[in-house]
Amino acid sequence: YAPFDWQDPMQLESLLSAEERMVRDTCRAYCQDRLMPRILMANREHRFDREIISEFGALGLLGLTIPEKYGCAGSSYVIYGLCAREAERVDSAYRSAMSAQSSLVMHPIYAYGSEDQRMKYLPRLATGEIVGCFGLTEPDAGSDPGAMATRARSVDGGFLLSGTKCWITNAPIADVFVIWAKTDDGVIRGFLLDRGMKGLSTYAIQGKLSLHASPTGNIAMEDVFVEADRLLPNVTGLAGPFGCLNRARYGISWGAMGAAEFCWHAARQYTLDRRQFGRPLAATQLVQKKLVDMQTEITLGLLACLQAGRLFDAGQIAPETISLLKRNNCGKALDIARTARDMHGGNGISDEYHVMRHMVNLETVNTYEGTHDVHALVLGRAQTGLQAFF
Ligand code: TGC
Ligand code: FAD
Repeated sequence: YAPFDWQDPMQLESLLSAEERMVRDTCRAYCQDRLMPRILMANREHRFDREIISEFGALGLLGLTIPEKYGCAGSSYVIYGLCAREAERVDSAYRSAMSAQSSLVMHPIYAYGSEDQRMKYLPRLATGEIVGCFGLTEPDAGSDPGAMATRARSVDGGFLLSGTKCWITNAPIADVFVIWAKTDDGVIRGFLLDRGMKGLSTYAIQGKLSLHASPTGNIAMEDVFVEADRLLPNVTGLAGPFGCLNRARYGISWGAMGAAEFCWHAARQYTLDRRQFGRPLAATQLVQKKLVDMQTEITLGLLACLQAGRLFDAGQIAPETISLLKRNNCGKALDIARTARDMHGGNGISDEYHVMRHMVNLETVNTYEGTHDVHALVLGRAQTGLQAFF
C-alpha cells in the first residue's frame, strides 16, 4: 500500500501535470508571501490594495485562459482553477478580484467582442493596467437577471444607456464596465463603457459585513451615450452573461475549497495545540469526527473540481455540472468554516485566527454567482424537466 497522506487522501497531486504543479506553486508562493501578510489589516480597514491587480497581471494570472496574442497566458482551465484555490486560501476577496477581471470582463471581450475591442482592452486588462467590472445585477433583478430594467435606446450613432446596477465587484475602482442592458427589441446585449463617460457614476457600498477586502459598488447610468462600436457584436440574450458566469462559477468552486482547506488545517493545528481537560482537543472523538468530515468533503470537492476542469479544457462541460459544483463546494466550504470557527473557541472570534473572516466571506460566495438555492432549481429543472422558479 501507499502511505496515507492526510492532506491529499485521493492523491490529487498525482493527477496534475508538471506544468500545472509549477504554475500552482508559483501562485501559492505569491499568495502566501505577498497576500497573506496584507490581509489582516486590509480586511480590518475594508481596503483593497489596487496594486494587487497589477501583481496578478505580472504573474500572468489575469485572463489566464485567453490566447497569448492578447497578452494573456493561453493556459488551461485546470490551471485557472488551481490558482483560484490559492488566492481564496488567503481571502475570497482576492479570488474575486481575479475572477471578476478574468471571467467576467476579459472573457466577454474575448468571446463576444470585435477584434478592435479585443486589441483595445485585453492587453491592458491582462497586465492589470486597467480594472474592469461586470454589471448584471440590479435592485429588482438579482436571481432573475432576465427581469433587468436597464435600457439601451437606439439613437443616432449608438445607444443611450439608463439604469442602475448594484452589488458590483470592483465598480468603485473600475476603468471599464461590461454592462448588460435591453435594447429597443427587449433583447439583452453587452456594452463596454469607460469611466468618465457623461452620466456614468459609481458608489461604494458601505457597511458590508463580508468580503471587506473587495470593493463592491453600485453603478448609475443616466442617458450615457455609448457609441455603436462599444456594443459586443457576437452575442445576444442571457447566454452572453451566463457564458461568463459559467467560467467564474467554475473558478469559485476551486476557490471555495481553498478557503475551506485553510479553515480545516487551522482547526487541526489549533486543536492539536490547545489542551483542555488535560489533553489536546484533537484527542477527543468529537473533534476528530469534525476534522475527518472536513477532510472528506474537501477531498471529494477538489477531485470534482479537477474533473470539471478537464471537461472544460476538452470543451465538454455542461453548465448544469458547474451549478452542481458551485453549489456543493460553496455550501460545504461555508459549513467547514463555521465548524472551524467553533473549534477555535473564543479565539475563533478574533481576526488574528482568520477562520471567522473566511466564514463571513463564504456567506457572500454562497450567494453571488447564483445562490445555493437557485443552483438547486437549475439542477432540479435539469433532472425533472419541470420549471420550479415560479
Ligand atoms: P433560462 O430560460 O434558463 O435561460 C435563458 C437563456 O440563457 C441560456 N442559459 C445559459 N447559457 C449558458 N450557460 C448557462 N449557465 C446558462 N443558463 C441559461 C439558456 O440556454 C437560454 O438561452 P436562449 O438562447 O435559449 O435564450 O433563463 P432564466 O431566466 O429562467 O434563468 C434562470 C437562472 C436561475 C438559470 C438564471 O437566471 C440564474 O443563473 N440566476 C442567477 C443569477 C446570477 O448568477 N447572477 C450573477 C451575477 S454576477 C456575480 O454575482 C459576480 S460576483 C463576482 C465576484 O466577485 O467573484
Ligand atoms: P434574490 O434574488 O432577491 O434572492 C433572495 C433569496 O431568495 C435567496 O435566498 C435566493 O436563493 C432566494 N430565491 C430567489 N429566487 C428564488 C426562487 N425562484 N425560489 C426560491 N428561492 C428563491 N452581481 C453582478 O452582476 N456583478 C458583480 O460583480 C457582483 N458582485 C457581487 C459582490 C458581492 C459582495 C455580492 C454580495 C453580490 C454581488 N453580485 C454581483 C450580486 C449577486 O450575484 C446577487 O446578490 C445574487 O445573484 C442574488 O441576487 P439577490 O441579491 O437579488 O437575491
